[in-house]
Amino acid sequence: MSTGRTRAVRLTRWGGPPILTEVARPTPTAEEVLVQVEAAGLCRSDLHVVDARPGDLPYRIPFTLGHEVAGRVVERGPLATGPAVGERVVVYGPWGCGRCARCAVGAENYCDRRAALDADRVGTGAGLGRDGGMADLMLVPSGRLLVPVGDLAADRAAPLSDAGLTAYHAVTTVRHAWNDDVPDACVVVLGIGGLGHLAVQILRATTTAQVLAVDVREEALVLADECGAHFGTLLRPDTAAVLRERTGGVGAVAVLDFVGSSSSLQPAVDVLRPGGELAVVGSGGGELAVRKPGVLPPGTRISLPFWGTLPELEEVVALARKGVLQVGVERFALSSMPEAMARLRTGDVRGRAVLIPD
Ligand code: FEH
Ligand code: ZN
Ligand code: ZN
Repeated sequence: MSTGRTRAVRLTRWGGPPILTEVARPTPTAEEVLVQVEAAGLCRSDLHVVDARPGDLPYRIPFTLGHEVAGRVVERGPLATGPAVGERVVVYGPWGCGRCARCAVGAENYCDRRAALDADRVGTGAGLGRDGGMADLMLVPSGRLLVPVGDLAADRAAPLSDAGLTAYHAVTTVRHAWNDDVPDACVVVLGIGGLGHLAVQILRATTTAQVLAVDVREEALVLADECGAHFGTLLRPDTAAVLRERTGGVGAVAVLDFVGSSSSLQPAVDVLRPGGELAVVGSGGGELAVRKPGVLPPGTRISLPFWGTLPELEEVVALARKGVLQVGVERFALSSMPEAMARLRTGDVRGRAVLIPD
């Protein structure tokens, strides 16, 4: 790589294909930090961005894609803090204002100024309206957004910053629905894909709940079993009854829906215990009628968790460094980005697709 030029996957027009092209090498100023990218994960949200039409998203083009990034610090601005040059890191992807009450505690995913930032079209974060890490180099606004990963392999570390963090935040969001001295508390995980398979592992690693997995594919139930699920069943018209029986008739204390479609939300509410928790993580566009009286069990709490917090990313990395979290990945060279995107679009990727600068 010449000193003055480097490569990046750029979105240059709405509805157009992402292009791997040459860009000027970024130079960090003030508190910015330059990271040499070692791995950048692909996410279905990247497809939503690529497919967006003018005005759909509060972003300005062009920008570099990639919001699930691991690499090594190679240069820091004069006011930079955090990991030193040479440290290997993952990048916390939701970039808020950095000053409000939520950002002050690392919950930039729920920045209080999000509406104002969107109105100014400054973007949601790395690779989401701001230059991300599908590139050789990535400029990060501040060292506060970097979490050291030690000797974790980059292709396993990158997915922790989005898939892993989102799954972990979803578990944390519902975690108060039971405590560990409640025997046989059951938690249902709907959708055992890039996020769901990690949620199964996180539940097994951090709680004593019985984990019940649901998916439409047999191979996903095999993966759920490998990740430690106590029970798995295919999504069918009687799935709620099958799950309820497995709970001994009392229902689930919590359901994590990583699909979020009407066909997943219905069994989700049908299997919930009174006072249970439903976290809708998947963006499947399904709808639920929230009405009293209505179909929801009394005391139901519904959340729409988004990504996760910086402290939670540190916890996810710690789990992975202990060997407790195993991320399934499929590696692609950065130059093979079009193939990786196509395979993601057709659902033909086992685990998480990760781009490696070649
Ligand atoms: C990012 C931006 C907007 C919606 C959803 C997402 C997720 O991929 C973040 O995990
Ligand atoms: Zn994502
Ligand atoms: Zn903020």
